Parts: sequence; C-alpha cells; structure tokens
Amino acid sequence: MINHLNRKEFLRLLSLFVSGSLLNPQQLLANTSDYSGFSKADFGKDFLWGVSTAAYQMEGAFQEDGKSNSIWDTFTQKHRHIKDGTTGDVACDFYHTYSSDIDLVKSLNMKVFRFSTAWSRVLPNGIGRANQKGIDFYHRVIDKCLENNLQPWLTLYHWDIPQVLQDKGGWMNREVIDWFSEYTYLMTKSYGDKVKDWIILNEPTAFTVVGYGVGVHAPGIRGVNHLLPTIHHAAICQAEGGRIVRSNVKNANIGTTFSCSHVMPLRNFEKDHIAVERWDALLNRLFIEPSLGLGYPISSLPFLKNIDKHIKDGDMEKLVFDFDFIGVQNYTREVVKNIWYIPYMHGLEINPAKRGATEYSELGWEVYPESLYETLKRFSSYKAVKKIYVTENGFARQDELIDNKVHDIQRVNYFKSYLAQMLRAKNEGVKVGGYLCWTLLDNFEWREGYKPRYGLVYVDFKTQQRILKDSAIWFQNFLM
Ligand code: GCO
Repeated sequence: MINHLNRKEFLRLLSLFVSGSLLNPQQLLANTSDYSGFSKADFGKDFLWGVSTAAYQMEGAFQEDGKSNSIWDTFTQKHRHIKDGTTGDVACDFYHTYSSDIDLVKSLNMKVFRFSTAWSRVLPNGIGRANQKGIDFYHRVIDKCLENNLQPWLTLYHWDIPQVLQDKGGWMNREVIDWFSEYTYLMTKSYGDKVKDWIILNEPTAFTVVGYGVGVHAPGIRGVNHLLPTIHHAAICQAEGGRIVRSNVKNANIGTTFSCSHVMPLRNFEKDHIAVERWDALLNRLFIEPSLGLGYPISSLPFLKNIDKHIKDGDMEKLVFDFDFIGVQNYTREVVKNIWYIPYMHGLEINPAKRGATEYSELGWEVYPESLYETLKRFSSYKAVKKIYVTENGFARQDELIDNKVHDIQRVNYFKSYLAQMLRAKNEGVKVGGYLCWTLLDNFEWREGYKPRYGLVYVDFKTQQRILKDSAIWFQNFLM
C-alpha cells in the first residue's frame, strides 16, 4: 500500500487507523476466496446466459453502405481523445464477420446475443429517410441469431447519436425526444416481428455524465448547464422508448440498463457517509427512480436542483414507464472519500491501487464480487422492479497470445466469483433471470482504445483472426 502513497498521506491514514476512524483495512479488501461448487443447474433451467456487445465498439465499417458519422466517429477521428490514438473505424469488423462471430456465440453454448443498433447506420440524417442497407444489415444479424437458436436482444442506444443531431445540440436539445422516438419507431417497425427483447438505453448515467458533464467521452461537452438538460431528456426518452416498443411489438420484454456499483465510505466519518450518499444517488438512483415515479434524487444530489428549469408541465408523468426488467451492469465497487473542493460531488472515488486493493483490472477496477450481490439486492428492493438481468459484467486485462492460446485464468476466476455472488442473491429471492457477460470479442474500449481486452474471444486486430480464450472454453463447458 505504501508504494502507492506518498509518505505524508501514508502517515495521515496510519494516524486515522490508529485512532479507529478508518474502516478496518480488511473491509476494504476484496473477498478473493475461491468459489466453486456450483453448476449451471443451480441457476435453474430458464436462466438465460449470453454475451453483450455494442455497435461502435465492434462493427467498424464506419462509412460503409450509407452510414453517417456518429459522435464517436467524430470524437475519435477529430479530437484524438483516445489514449492509444485509435478509432472504431474498423474495430472487430463485425459488419463483415457477424455471421461467423454469431456462430462463436452459439459454440459457447450461450442463448442470448445482445447487440446495439447504430442510429447513424439506419438513419444517416438522424431522422427522415431510412437507409435500407443499414436496416438490412441488422436483419442479417437477427436472422443469423434466430437460425442459431439465439435470442437477439436489441439495445436501441449505446452512446452513438448521429453527429448531424449533435450538431443541433444532441441530447441537450429537447427535440431529441422526437428524434429518438422516430428512430425507435423505425426500429420496432423493422424488427418487431423477430426481436422480442428490447433495451432502451445503455447506462444513461455514463453517457450523460461522462459525455456531456465531464466531457471525456463523446461528444466531449463539459459543465452542469449542459448536463442537466441531457439527463432530463435521456430520462424522458428512456420511458418514451419503452412506450413505443410496447405499442409496436407484440409480447415484448422491455428493459433499460444501468451502470451500478456498490458504494462504500473510505473512513467511518459522517462526511464520508454523506459522500457515499451523493455517489450512490449519481451511480445507482439517477435514472431508475424517475422511471418508477420517484422523481430525481435531488435531496441526495444537490447539483440536480436546477434540473427543474428543464422540466415542463406533464414531464414527471412522462418519465415513468413500467419496465418488464431492469438490466444491471456491474464490474466493481466504489470506495469514496469526502473531498470538499471536488465540484458538485464533494467527494472522490479512491483509486483501488492506492487504498490497498489486491486485485484489479487493466482499467484499475477492483475485483470485488460482493458488489454484484449488493447491487442485485439493492435494485430488487424497489418493489416495482419485476425482474433483473445482469446485462454486463466482465474483466479487462492485457491478454497475451502464446502458441495460439490465451490463458486468462484471472478472468475465469473473476467470472466464477461474480457468478457465485449472483447465485447467492438469487438464492435469497432476488428475481434475476439471466447473465450476459461483457463481452464476446476484444474490442474498442472507448477512451482506453484497444489495450484493455475484455473479450471471451481474442481478436488479432491485424488479421481479424478470432481465438477462444480459456475463459470462453470455461463458459463453453460450464454451459454444456
Ligand atoms: C459500458 C459499456 C461497455 C463497456 C464496458 C467495459 O457501459 O461502459 O456498456 O460499453 O465497454 O462496460 O467498460
């Protein structure tokens, strides 16, 4: 631990610990005990297993067959904000390799293939005339899933609004409600006969806060004045999208997904507990509560108070939608500390390495399987939540290909420990209906570029060759 801290910080922590103010370090360490002894059957025969993917992260073909730029094309090409200077121009080339890639999903004994549709591929002008070649591409993807007896789960928005709409303000412009409705209408009319499982938004907290508040994701916009309308419009679209799917798709199973984390205080100080409340409201409550009719968590998150300016008559009702399920996406936990000078949040997530976490991913995210358990319990405590799916969970590392094999045992252990915590929650009565791991292929990890690899399947980006990692083989056997 001392390696990561300067001497002054170390002495301060030591004195807090001696005075009993710091939580016991053991409480801050991951529980890395080896979980084994469960099998697929323990989850029940209807439990769904699958993989999650996203269009920009793997499709490539960014200008092919009439696709226009999305904000991620612009962000990666123009601003060079990506750590390794890469883009999603080619990514995994899934636009051309979808057929054999979907065969891989089948070969892993999975039942669900979750993908997102790129709005700029099907509606290059954002609205108006549809691009038939773009529409046809997703028909091919869906048909291939159905041929393989896989359920296609379609996510409508995984962060890639068309640039033409961003030029008019994107999510900050209230007209996005009409634009998104038109896009959703087109998708449901095109695929509603074949696709029954629909996810409206992927992680609205992430794309609003990181893209339009902090500005380190596309479109790179900063400031609370931009963030507040973005949050409100995304929350309306989340519900409005649900209503459109409900009216256009017979027997639809409709959900939306949240990036969630179990948040804990660094020290047993009142101020740290208050910081936890703020972070928890931001990470876990911001989008689910308005959809359940509970409004925005303003009292726990004071920077939201000016959101009122953007709320029109009747909007509070429009935020509500009766989702069939909620998708939770959990990778780690957050340990936060009160820091007065941090704007708006007055607290910060402490880097796991700096607080003595023993195991963390290439992104620096701590391995903390109990976070998934806590998240599932937490979301199931909302009475109106009918069902939960874990729609993402996975581990980033720098995998190495040696003799055409990838021995990612650390990832296998990660999955085992998180699955055990999911089972624990399920056995305690949480209605968790499935688990979709992140992700099928190594792909473009947003601002981090291609260095962190998340796939069950290794991708050689020079040749586009695919190689099953040990974790893929582990799933293949586990799901047999
Ligand atoms: C996210 C995503 C994925 C990420 C994954 C790993 O929500 O951030 O849905 O796009 O790649 O979470 O960071």
